[in-house]
Amino acid sequence: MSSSEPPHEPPRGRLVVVGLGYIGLPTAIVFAQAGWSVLGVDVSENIVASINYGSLPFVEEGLEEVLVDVIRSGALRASTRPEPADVFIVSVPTPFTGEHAVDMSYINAAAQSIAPVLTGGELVVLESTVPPGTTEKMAEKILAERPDLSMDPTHPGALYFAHAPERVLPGRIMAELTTNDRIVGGLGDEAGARAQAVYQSFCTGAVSITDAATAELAKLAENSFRDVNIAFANELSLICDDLGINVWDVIELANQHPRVSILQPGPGVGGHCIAVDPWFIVSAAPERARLIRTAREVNDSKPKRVIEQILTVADALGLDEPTIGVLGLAFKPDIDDLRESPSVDIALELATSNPNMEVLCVEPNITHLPKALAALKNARLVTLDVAVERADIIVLLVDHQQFRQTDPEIFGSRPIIDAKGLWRRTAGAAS
Ligand code: SAJ
Repeated sequence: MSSSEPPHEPPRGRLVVVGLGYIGLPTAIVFAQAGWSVLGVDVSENIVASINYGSLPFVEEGLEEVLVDVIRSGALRASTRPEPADVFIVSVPTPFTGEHAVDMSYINAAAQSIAPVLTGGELVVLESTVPPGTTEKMAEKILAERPDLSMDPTHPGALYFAHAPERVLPGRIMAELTTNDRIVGGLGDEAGARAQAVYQSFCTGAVSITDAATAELAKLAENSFRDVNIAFANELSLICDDLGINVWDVIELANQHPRVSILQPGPGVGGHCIAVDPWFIVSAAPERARLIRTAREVNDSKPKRVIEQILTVADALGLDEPTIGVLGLAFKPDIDDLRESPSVDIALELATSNPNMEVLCVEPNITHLPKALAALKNARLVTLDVAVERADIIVLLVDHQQFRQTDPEIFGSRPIIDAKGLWRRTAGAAS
């Protein structure tokens, strides 16, 4: 591993980013800002049209202004088809299949789309989070499409492949994308060195070089570390519930220890990263990854526990047709991302399990309910005011700014199930 200076001045040239989602689009923007001529590619015509218009297809603090700048200057264009370039960055979804193995279909489609425009000499970087060995599989896929090219650096049609996992936190993407340290893992030394130089063109953090498989596992290890630590907090919350002890007090007090830093329990772990990536380690080493698997199971069990709490409160109130105010659907505060969100699962389960229950969802960052919820007659997207007026039971699932600024006194004597411990110091708010 080395984080030495780049072998030469960081290059600027033509760069294609395949996949314009939460990571691909900000990445395309920062490369454009750094002087590259960037083409962003996405299969969705709507996303491409929206980006070319300078309109951000999702909520992310500080991103739209810079998008408008790079579109206006012509440094970034979007299209549904790749064009020849010096560098290709693949940033497509990597969900898992039913058995928790990686679904390679998006990577394979990206490989197939760029293979025809390669001429030799290009660097192809996989940014998507993947199990060890996947960058090599992508390279094999591309070379199978283009047998005239090679990974041998002495070949006239040499291609260079690397993995460059991202580390940005949704909600802080623009700040973290340029300043976080990064890892690049090459398939071969030359590929690693080229990838390092490319990322150093915009990244002010250190860019360490390793091999592709090590970079792939390091990324998975980061997110699994966080998942295991959140699982510890969630398990503690389940233990505290059984013992009748306030988990937030326990954590606050335990964290006074200089070497203890327990994370926060909640309704479960969502998003497309932490709830997914540990499974790639489990599928790569099923016999060994016992702690990592158990952490996933603990975190995945939390939504069920919140539902049990809601139904217990409804029963205690003698309500057969309760109206539940569900506060927050996103997978974490102050974003509109509903992927793998435990809050969506909770709202769905409540509404489908009892057609006589009304589920009033308050999510200030979206304008429409996700399809599965919208299809249900007893689920509605409402404002906080409506929930305040109508709900029998309040369930706080995401600590969005709007809720942080809300005094729970407005709910009067109605029961509050506060899965985030936001209003725990207020009388009447159950943890
Ligand atoms: N959560 C808790 N308790 C906590 C912290 C988080 O329940 O104390 C929950 C959140 O509510 C959310 C989930 O965990 O549902 C994940 O949120 P997060 O903020 O921990 O992480 P992500 O998924 O937004 O971003 C993670 C980050 N990884 C790490 O912190 C190791 C980010 O740096 C990665 O770039 C990102 O995954 C990714 O794309 O892989």
